[in-house]
Amino acid sequence: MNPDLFSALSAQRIETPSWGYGNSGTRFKTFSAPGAARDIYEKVADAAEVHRLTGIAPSVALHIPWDETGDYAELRRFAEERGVTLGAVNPNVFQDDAYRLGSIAHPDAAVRRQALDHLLGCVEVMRQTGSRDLSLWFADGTNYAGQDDLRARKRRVREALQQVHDVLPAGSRMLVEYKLFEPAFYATDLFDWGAAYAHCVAIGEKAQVLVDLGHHAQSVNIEQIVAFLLDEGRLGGFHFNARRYADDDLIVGTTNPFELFCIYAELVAAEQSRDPLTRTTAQNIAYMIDQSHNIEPKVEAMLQSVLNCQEAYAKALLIDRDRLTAAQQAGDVLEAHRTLTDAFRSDVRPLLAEWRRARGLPEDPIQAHRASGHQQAAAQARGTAAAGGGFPVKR
Ligand code: PSV
Ligand code: MN
Repeated sequence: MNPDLFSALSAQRIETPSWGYGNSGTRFKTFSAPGAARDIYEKVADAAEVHRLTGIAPSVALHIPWDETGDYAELRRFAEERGVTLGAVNPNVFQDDAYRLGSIAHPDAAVRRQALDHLLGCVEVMRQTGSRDLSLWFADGTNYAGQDDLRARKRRVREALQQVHDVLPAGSRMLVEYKLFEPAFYATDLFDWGAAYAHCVAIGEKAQVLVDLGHHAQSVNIEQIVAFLLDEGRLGGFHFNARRYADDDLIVGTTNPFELFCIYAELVAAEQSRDPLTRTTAQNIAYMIDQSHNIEPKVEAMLQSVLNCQEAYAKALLIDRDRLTAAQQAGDVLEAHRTLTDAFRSDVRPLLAEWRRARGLPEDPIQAHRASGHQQAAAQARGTAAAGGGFPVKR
């Protein structure tokens, strides 16, 4: 095997979300899955299982207060003993009754203060967990034209983000996630990458944009957004998932494998770029999964997600860059396109099996998981927790 390819595959990282292991669901119903994790310790244990089988998922993102615990140092030790670390901290300022009209954009200064205090508390959690990234998503928005002053809301968002930015420890970052709509249906305060980018540029160096694949209008060219943000040095993170309609949070790469490949094609180009800003930006991206498995077995769904990212990345690594550049420069439209699709069409499964063999990993992680008895043991030990019984109900 080509050693460059091999070491690139070994360096790939995908963070899995704590909330993907519990009974999370849709806005209509959350089904209880036998063995689904009931608390943050069980979620970390499941994340460790995904890492054990794939070798590329060594961290787990936390959502606060869903994963609140009195002793983060103890949680950190628990995770490290199982071979994983605690990753991005995701503050939750969208579930308290106080947030009916928003959190950091709320018209009432007292509610804004409550939200800000929670965000600052999460920066403290980062210190205890050793997390580099504070991952910010806000449900803030309005349902009706005239409901609130849009420019005032923008200024309130800016002010809160600035205050959080300014207390971030050295070496850490805030990732600003945008979303077109939902739960607000008229205006969302951080509605697209441009809004997130403008705030980040104004706020400072530690502010970066996070792209969630489910947060765009239909047919928006996400890989172009990725290319633009990479070139500006402002792409900080990903939330991988798949969708057909809106923010469906399905297993990444299932409905849109070509889109996922095109995104990875941009990321690989940036990793190999001669421009230092683009290259370091690509190297520091937090690759995370943000999915909500409602009818799927949680751990197997997460394994599939990690493996789909790995396949897309492997295919992107196979793009013949010299051939592509030559075709682009010659204006040979179809040769350029064929160069890309040749890589997309290649079957990387034998290559990945070889890579896994060399790393002492199971050649087929899904099969290994099914044979391991992990799911049955979890179902026996944990039972079937009532959905909603202290669990996040996503959306
Ligand atoms: C919102 O839809 C989102 O994508 C944000 O990242 C949240 O933190 C996550 O889902 C979980 O609700
Ligand atoms: Mn997200």
